[in-house]
Amino acid sequence: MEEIEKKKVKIPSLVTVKKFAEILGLGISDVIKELMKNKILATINDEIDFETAGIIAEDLGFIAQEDIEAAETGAMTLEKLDEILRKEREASPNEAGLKHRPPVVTILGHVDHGKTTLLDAIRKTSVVEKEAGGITQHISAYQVKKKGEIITFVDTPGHEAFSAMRERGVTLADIAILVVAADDGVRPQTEEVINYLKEKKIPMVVAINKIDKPNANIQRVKQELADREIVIEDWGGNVVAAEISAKQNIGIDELLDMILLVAEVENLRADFKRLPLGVVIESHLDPKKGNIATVLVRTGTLKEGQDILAGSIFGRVRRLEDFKERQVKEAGPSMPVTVIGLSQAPNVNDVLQGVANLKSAKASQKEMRTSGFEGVKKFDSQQLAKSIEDQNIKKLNLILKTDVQGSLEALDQILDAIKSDEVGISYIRQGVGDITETDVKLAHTSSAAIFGFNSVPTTVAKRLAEMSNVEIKSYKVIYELVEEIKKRLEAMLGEEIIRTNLGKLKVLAIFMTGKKDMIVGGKVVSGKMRNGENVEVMREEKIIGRGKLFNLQQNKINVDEVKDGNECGITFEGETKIKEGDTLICFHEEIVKKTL
Ligand SMILES: Nc1nc2c(ncn2[C@@H]2O[C@H](COP(=O)(O)OP(=O)(O)OP(=O)(O)O)[C@@H](O)[C@H]2O)c(=O)[nH]1
Ligand SMILES: [Mg+2]
Repeated sequence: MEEIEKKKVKIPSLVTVKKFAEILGLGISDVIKELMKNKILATINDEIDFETAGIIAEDLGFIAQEDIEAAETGAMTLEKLDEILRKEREASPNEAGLKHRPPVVTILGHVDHGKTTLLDAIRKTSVVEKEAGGITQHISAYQVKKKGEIITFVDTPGHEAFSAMRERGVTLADIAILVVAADDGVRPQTEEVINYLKEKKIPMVVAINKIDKPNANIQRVKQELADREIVIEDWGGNVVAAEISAKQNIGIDELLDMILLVAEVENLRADFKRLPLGVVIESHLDPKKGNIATVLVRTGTLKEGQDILAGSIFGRVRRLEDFKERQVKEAGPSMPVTVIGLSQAPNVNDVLQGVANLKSAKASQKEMRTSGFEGVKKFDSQQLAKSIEDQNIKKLNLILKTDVQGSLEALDQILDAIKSDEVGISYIRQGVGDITETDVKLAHTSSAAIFGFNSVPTTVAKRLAEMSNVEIKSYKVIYELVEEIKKRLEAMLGEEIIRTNLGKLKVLAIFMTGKKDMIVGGKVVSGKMRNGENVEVMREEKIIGRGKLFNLQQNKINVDEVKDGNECGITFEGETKIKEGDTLICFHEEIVKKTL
């Protein structure tokens, strides 16, 4: 019998039902029917993910393949890139091929000290007003022209949650602007940033901001900086500082002049003609444009049509856009650019490199993989110990989806910092992009909740979640998401008893001994006795029993409390037989819910 050969189809990671039907060459209603057989209710414009589409395609007699071209190892590392940049910087001024390049200036500082407002003032935009929760939650890069010179600015978040992004901002910087609000002074994230800058030896310009505020205290800021070995010029040091108001546009020109001066001293140059090297500062899957990476080109020139490798992901530049989303044909050193055409969203901090010959680059990676050069999992005893320990922990099952890699990294870091011996998070899945029906199915089978940060469910996923009772929560502000997860973890914690010692009583006389109670008299020797509280009986420094205290009387009158130095009578309720000379310890116990 003649065997019918199955047709191979390539399906994108996320595809509309319409497009999917086109790929298969089938009618839309046939595809929808097949989806329904699999309990997926989707209409023509709904998107489904590859995991669903792949199953449907196979059911319909196709061989499905996800439309990605990914390898597993990367070639260029950040360290190697640093080394190349250093060489370019240190090369003799006449070295052939090297040309002046714009400085990359990273704006850093504590939350709300005015970094984004400063950039708005420089660029005459109003980004700040559009930020969710009034804080910056992404790293972003822009270019402006000043006195004929182009400057690249990188804005970073100041909220403590984003230390990884700040650190990344520092690694990109040729020069840093340290923003310190004059009404607030040096704060924890100011200090964190100072440490990064010192470690990486990045030259800095200090911007003392908000000088328009009535409670601004510029001298205090300078003092606090001097305490951390950042001595401003007019205090006899070598750090330049501008006193500015980002909001009222005061001192901005002076600040920019200072930056241009520092840049001149730095003598930044690059080889514009070499194969491009850049750093991925953000990446995500755009529903319209596909996989997108925001890249800061460090050296060389990235051009349309160029074969590229980012981390381990291959592709070809299909389209380049500048930070204003205008199409550009090429991007030279220090230019932030959006790269469209990668087969997957790369990781932040991956180096994007131009490759001369995609075929041979792929082949050499394949070789590395098959020869076991990388990716060999080593046995890790610590890891094992941890996983055994983890088994006693109550787990919150979670699927976490974010808009971009940077947020996933930030969230991972913050949530990882929540430490408890009793509870923890078990990630069923973490990823970038929309919440899809596969996420919902996974959540359903593993009793997980789905949390999205700037990520919302597709229509199909939403419907499926409603049918299968899966919870989806989407957030726009990172710490609101973190708070909710903390709340849930805390709800899983047990209770604990908090004991407060109130005082001690020396027993002087026994007045009556009953079956379950005794009336005794004594003197409060420390603290106080309180009616209705717990008591422990102590004899010769040992606790021998426990009971309750009632009918507290001072001078035969019932009272609530008797203080140190006074005599009193009590009814002790308990099994222990008290003797003269015993000490009764009165204490309060409270059962409280544990917190993280
Ligand atoms: N009075 C006054 N207010 C300012 C000035 N600069 C910024 N602000 C205000 O300070 C608040 C925080 O400003 P942002 O620019 O969002 O601060 P940020 O440093 O970017 O904050 P994060 O990115 O979240 O760390 C906003 O309400 C601004 O309007 C200034 O020079 N004077
Ligand atoms: Mg900001």
